Amino acid sequence: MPRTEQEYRAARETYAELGIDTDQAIETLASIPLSIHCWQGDDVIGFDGATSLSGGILSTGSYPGRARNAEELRSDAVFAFSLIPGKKRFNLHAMYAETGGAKVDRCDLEPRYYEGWIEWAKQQHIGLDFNPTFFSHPLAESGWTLAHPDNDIRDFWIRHGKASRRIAQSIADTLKDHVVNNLWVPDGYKDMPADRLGPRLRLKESLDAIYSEKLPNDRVLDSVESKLFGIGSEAYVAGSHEFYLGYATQKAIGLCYDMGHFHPTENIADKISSTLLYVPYLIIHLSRGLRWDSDHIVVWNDSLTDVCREIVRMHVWDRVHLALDYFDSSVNRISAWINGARSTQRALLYAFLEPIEQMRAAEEQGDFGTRLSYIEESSSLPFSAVWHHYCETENVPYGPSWLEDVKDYEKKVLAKRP
Ligand code: RNT
Ligand code: ZN
Repeated sequence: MPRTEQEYRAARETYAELGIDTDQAIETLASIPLSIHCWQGDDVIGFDGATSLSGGILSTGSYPGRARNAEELRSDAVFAFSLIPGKKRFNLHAMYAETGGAKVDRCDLEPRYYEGWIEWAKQQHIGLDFNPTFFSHPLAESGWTLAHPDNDIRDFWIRHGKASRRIAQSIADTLKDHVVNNLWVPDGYKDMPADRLGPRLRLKESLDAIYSEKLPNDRVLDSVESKLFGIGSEAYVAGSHEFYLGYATQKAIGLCYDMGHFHPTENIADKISSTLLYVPYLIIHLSRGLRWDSDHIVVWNDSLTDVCREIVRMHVWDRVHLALDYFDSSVNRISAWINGARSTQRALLYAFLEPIEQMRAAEEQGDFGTRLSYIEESSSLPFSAVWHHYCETENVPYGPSWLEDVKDYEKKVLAKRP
């Protein structure tokens, strides 16, 4: 019997003694989709002619090998998928339209420009998600889009928002699957505003216009994403947390929590149970805030564990859509995808293997010392043997040997891109 199998059997017994079914944990984990963001592969540049990123977000670094077109992005992603366990989706932004060289402005985008992606998704047996792109565009230069004081500019972006919902609908209908259509706008001020209300009124009106169009079925999962601040919008962001919490509740649409969009000591894990009482579903943008940056590569840290714990303990993985969101151009971009995705999977598995029944029982009896002891003791249970087994059942390497594959791909493919 291979060593990993022996180790797994022993681990399974250890967990069984605590009433934890490792086989069941693995089976459930393998069915929870993770939406992998296309934009890590090309530094959030897209295909519509932008040369740099705007909107208060920044991808820094100049590691070679950025994907320059759809073919490269797709093959890089397929390669990354081969080293990530679990069920995958792919998250597109409107600016990744394939227009065959034609200049099509954001307000005129149509489903046909995403056929390449849809065909590819079919081949890969994965679902797609979508995002309108309200940045990296001449009409977003000022940092304002849906809350812009100018009617014409606002109208342009409303048309883009509407077009994106139709595209999401068409993708959903073709793939016969749901599509998360997540909206984020950068709109904000660098310094102290005189009027905090005006931009929010305009943003609300624009959103109302976008969502006024009734879609034919409920396959499109609309969601709105808040932010505390961005680069150049340090003082004020129109789409704040309170703004969108109210909006999503009122409209009964989804709310997107980006882990990097809150105060540094604020953990979104504590918000999930409250918000799910009022909104139909949540999107989590898995990210890592580091000082002033909200978009570092996801690693398995306490915030990630806490978010996964909440989802697993409440059994809400059908109502919480997990999506990676970060960008780093200073490392091999494929390793960035793989690290974030594998760490998310690790944290979810860890959450499934906690002695939660014992902790709940202790809590009910007011025995908080026992509750804490279970949390602490579970950190040295044979988690890694279960992780190894999970990776094997998913046909991906269980240890850092995937790095060799990535290095090989870098040499054969990425290094040849000028
Ligand atoms: C920006 C938001 C948003 C973007 C992507 C590219 O602060 O997090 O989700 O990262 O849309
Ligand atoms: Zn985000």
